[in-house]
This record gives sequence, C-alpha cells and structure tokens, in this order.
Amino acid sequence: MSDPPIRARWLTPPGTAALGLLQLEGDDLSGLLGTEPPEPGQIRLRTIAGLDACVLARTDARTLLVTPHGGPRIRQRLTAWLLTRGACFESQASPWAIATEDPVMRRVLETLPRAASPDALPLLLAQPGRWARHGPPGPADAERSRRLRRLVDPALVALVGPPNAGKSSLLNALAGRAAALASPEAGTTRDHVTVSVSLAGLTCTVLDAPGLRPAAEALEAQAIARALARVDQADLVLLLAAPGQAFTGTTLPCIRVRTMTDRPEADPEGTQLRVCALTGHGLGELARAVRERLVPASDLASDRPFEFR
Ligand SMILES: Nc1nc2c(ncn2[C@@H]2O[C@H](COP(=O)(O)OP(=O)(O)OP(=O)(O)O)[C@@H](O)[C@H]2O)c(=O)[nH]1
Ligand SMILES: [Mg+2]
Repeated sequence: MSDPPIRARWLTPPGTAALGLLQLEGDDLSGLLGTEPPEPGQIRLRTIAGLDACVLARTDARTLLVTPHGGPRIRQRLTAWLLTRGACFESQASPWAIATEDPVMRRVLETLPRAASPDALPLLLAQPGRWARHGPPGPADAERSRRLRRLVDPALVALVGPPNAGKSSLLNALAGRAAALASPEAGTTRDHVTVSVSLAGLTCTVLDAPGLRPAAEALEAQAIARALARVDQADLVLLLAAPGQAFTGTTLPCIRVRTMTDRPEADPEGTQLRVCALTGHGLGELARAVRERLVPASDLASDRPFEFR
C-alpha cells in the first residue's frame, strides 16, 4: 500500500454505460496499478488487473484517468481490486458539479445521460426555469411527474393473451426485427422476452409473455408464473386476442387489441384497436395509443415543474 494512499473516485454514475471514468490521484500510481502508467500528457491502452483493456490518460504527474468498459460488473471488480491494493475511494463525485452551482441544473445534467426518450431532453432542460418560477413540484404534480418520468426510465408494456394470439409476432413487428420466436404451435414462447422499442418516439420496454393456458405442463406453468410476476409490474398491458379468441382478464391498465386483421373473422368483444403484424396495419395507431396512455400529450404541454429525480 502506498503512503499516503491513492485517492480514487468514479466520475461516471453507476449503472450500465459504454464506458466508465475513474480518476486516480496520488504519488505512487505505478505501485497501485502494478504497471507503469503513461507519462504525463500521454494516453495508452493497458489491461488493468487482468480484467479489462482500459484507456489510461495521465493528465499530470499525480493524476490518471482510467476508462474501462462501463458494465456494473467490471466497475465492481475494478473497485474491489483497487481497494485490496490500498486505494482510498471517495464518494461518487458528479462531474457536473464542476459545471454548475445550481442544484436543479446539476440534477438535470445528471439525469440527461440516462434519459431513454428524446422528448426528455427539452423537458429536462426546461426544469431549472420552471422550478425557479413555480417552486419545486408539489403533491398536485405527483401523478404527472410519475408519468413524465417514463421519458427517462422506460415504462414496461406487457403483451398478454392466449397462445397463438400473435404476441411474439406483434413484438417483432413493433421492434422491426425477429426478437422472439413466432410459430403456429401453441406455447411457442416459454421464457418471457423483453425488448426496448420506440413507440411513437417513446422508448418502452416491451415484454412478450408466454400464452396463458391453464392446461400447461409443469415447465410451461412455471414459465407462465414467472412471466406473470413480471407482468404485474407493467405500466400498461396490451391484451391481445386473435379472431375466435376471447380477451383474458387483467386488473392492470390495459388496451384490448385484436390481432391478425388480415383474417376476415369478427372482432372479439371489447376490442379497442386492431393490428396486423404481417402487413403492419394499425401499428402506428397502436404506438400512438400506448404513448398517449403512458405519457399524455397534455403532461408534456404543462408548464409546471416535474419531479425527475
Ligand atoms: N395471418 C396472420 N397470422 C399471424 C399474424 N400474426 C401472427 N400470425 C401467426 O400466428 C401464429 C402465432 O403467432 P405467435 O406470434 O407465435 O403467437 P403467440 O401469441 O406469441 O403464441 P405463444 O407464444 O404460443 O403464446 C404464427 O403462425 C404467426 O405467424 C397476423 O397478423 N396475420
Ligand atoms: Mg409467443
């Protein structure tokens, strides 16, 4: 262990990102890393701790910036390794703290990089002005804030329905790629699949559940139970039924969608929207309906502040 110890701090927030940025400061950088760091002013690629190839940038004699890949596991293991070698970690520092004194703007800058939907950007940037004009959001803003936060952290939209309702086909059509297997065999989907999909500009996590059927054998029943536990957390359920099928029940907020409109049969009772995964018919309307349910346009039009932490 070097004396005094090297001070270490993560400059990037925790969570998954392409890259992480770690600052090391002290006299014995080579002792800490077990390898010679680049000369001041130089940038080199080095494998650190046998874990990851990192970009090392030596900003001055005592300071080294280490850029590993940003996955939480690499970050955890690199932190643990540096601790065992005597580094002294300081609490998470926000790089934005340097950029602004305004606490609301600092929160905006910390939230921006992880915002999932493009509409979050102008909304977040408007917040310092709105908080200054109206004060921080109050109880009257709570529900709208909860919905607007879906622009930052994607809402969960679950596709639910009987086997062969066309759930996986709809997921693939919305995602624009073959994310899930679809086939005429009932019970095709076993483990549920989640995919990040932009619906009318709103980034959502769409979950494709296995078809619900009571007669499922043990393994399938287990997969259904696991999927249902996840479905319970959904912000919105799309209840799907193909021609000749009935909508299953749910206590969650839902939209009832009749699939396979290329087939001539009548709609199931209670149909709200119609789509065809084969032709793309109705997909735009479905996307807009989902978006309006999750983040209504009126929420975005409001000039009140919102709680975005
Ligand atoms: N004609 C027509 N067939 C479709 C359409 N969408 C899906 N299908 C077909 O319907 C069958 C079932 O589709 P899936 O998407 O696998 O249905 P699922 O609801 O995921 O079924 P499980 O995973 O078994 O619960 C497949 O053969 C699809 O090709 C559609 O819009 N029109
Ligand atoms: Mg399926």
